[in-house]
Amino acid sequence: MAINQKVLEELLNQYPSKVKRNRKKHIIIKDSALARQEIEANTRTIPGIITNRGCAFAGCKGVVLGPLKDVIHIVHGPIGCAFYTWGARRNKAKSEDPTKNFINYCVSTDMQESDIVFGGEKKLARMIDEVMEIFKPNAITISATCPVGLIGDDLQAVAKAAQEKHGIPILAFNCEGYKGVSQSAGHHIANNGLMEGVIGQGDWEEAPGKYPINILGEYNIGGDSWEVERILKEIGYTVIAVMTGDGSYEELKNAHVAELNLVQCHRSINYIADMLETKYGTPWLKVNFIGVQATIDSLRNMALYFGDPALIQKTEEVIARELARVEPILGQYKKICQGKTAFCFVGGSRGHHYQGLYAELGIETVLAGYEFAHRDDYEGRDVIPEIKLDADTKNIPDLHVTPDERRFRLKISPERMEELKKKIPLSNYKGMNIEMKDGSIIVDDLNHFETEEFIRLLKPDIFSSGIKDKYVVQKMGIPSKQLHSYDYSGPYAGFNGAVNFARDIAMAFTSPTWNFITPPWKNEPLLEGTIAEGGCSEC
Ligand code: CFM
Repeated sequence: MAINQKVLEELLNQYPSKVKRNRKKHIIIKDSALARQEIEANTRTIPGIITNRGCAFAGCKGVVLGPLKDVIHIVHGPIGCAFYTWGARRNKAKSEDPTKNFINYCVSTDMQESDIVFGGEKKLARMIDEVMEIFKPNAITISATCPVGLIGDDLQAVAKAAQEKHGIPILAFNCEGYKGVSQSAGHHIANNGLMEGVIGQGDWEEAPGKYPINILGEYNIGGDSWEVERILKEIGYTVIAVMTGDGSYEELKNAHVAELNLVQCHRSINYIADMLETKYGTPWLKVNFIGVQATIDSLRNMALYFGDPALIQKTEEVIARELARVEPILGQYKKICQGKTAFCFVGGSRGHHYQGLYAELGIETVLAGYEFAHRDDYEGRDVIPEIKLDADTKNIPDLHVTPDERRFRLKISPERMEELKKKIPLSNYKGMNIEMKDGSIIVDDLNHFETEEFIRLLKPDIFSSGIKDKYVVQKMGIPSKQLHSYDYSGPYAGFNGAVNFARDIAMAFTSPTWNFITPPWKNEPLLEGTIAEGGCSEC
């Protein structure tokens, strides 16, 4: 059944009126006949509602900083925050120098009651000494958890003193969990810190190869960035730094030499993309390496940016060869998937990115949304000037960046920039909503009550989200694909990733497991009525 405003209203009527007023602003039914459809996003979740969101600490340490492999990431706080963010996000990393890959470690000051009462700065300083003795990393980050902000430990001072003592970069992040409404605040804090303390610290003045690029907002979940890099390197690109999947301090410090920054996840890293443009004159290109067509479009847009005929030709050769290889396999899986429907609800980018891949398999996305993205991720960056900054957003100061006196260089002329902007998403992102079909549902910060309600109404064939709602949904008889962790599978990016995804989704549909589960609505009658005695009710 399709959902219209009346059905949506009935769903929302189950809430207390104040909650209804709030949630109504976070849900839209796509209607392209309307001049614009505004959605509320990046605002506080109502207490009591079961949300899938995380906290600012998770966004800073867990998402953006954590994947840097040659860095020790100290979690300053009670042990729980470190333990429960340890190893759960599948940001893979490998290193030529095994002594500089700390990705599997969990390092925490394990604050006890006495540290909370008397302060934890000394313990933190001792921990840094210990880290230097044991690991000898290329850099150290310190991420604050909630109690640290409450007791007022001066992380910046501890980091500064330790940096002078040990002679390596030691960066402190005041990313206490409560600093924002979700992990999104933590992304911003991490972006600011990396921009201030890492990017540009290297001494390279020139890139070491042709077509130098950075890949921003790619975290190598399940090996995604390895597949993306495989394709890009074959075409002839020089990947300077990946931010931050399988990334390192050593690469990141020279990221300023790139001629183009690719942005995969706009939400988590658009701040750095913008700041690099201001500081070094390097534009960014919105890419999407999830799905065959999206990958092809991204590769063609990149080639167009550099404008070199040899690069364009090589791009087409690689595309043709990869297509010939993967299309027949995808065709087989498509036979199983064709005509089905999906929910696609992920954190801040994937709710959009996976829709194209689903469509290639013949699966229509009937509901999509983000946990913590901002209005620009839904409606496109044109709305940024009109986004109202609330107290939560103002918590995270924008870093004031100016052109680097020595290194700023416009990578392309303003005229060419304008010309290219008409053809490719250069320093722009049009958001998710524009690509969704009329009648589909867009939900911000989908909660568990609404998940169940929308499932009852739309009965999707597959639900894609994360660990927090996966099993509830599977108990309703609907296969669930985690699009955060990929359920221990992957990569899902690029050409090989599309094949892996198609295989996993087809497997989910064909598993005999679902025959053993009776969805709740299968026990309920489809129609309800009463049988009148002695004739029909009209008599
Ligand atoms: Fe970006 Fe991400 Fe995402 Fe994200 Fe995340 Fe993630 Fe995500 Mo989970 S950085 S916004 S904070 S693409 S961890 S790799 S899957 S919610 S949609």
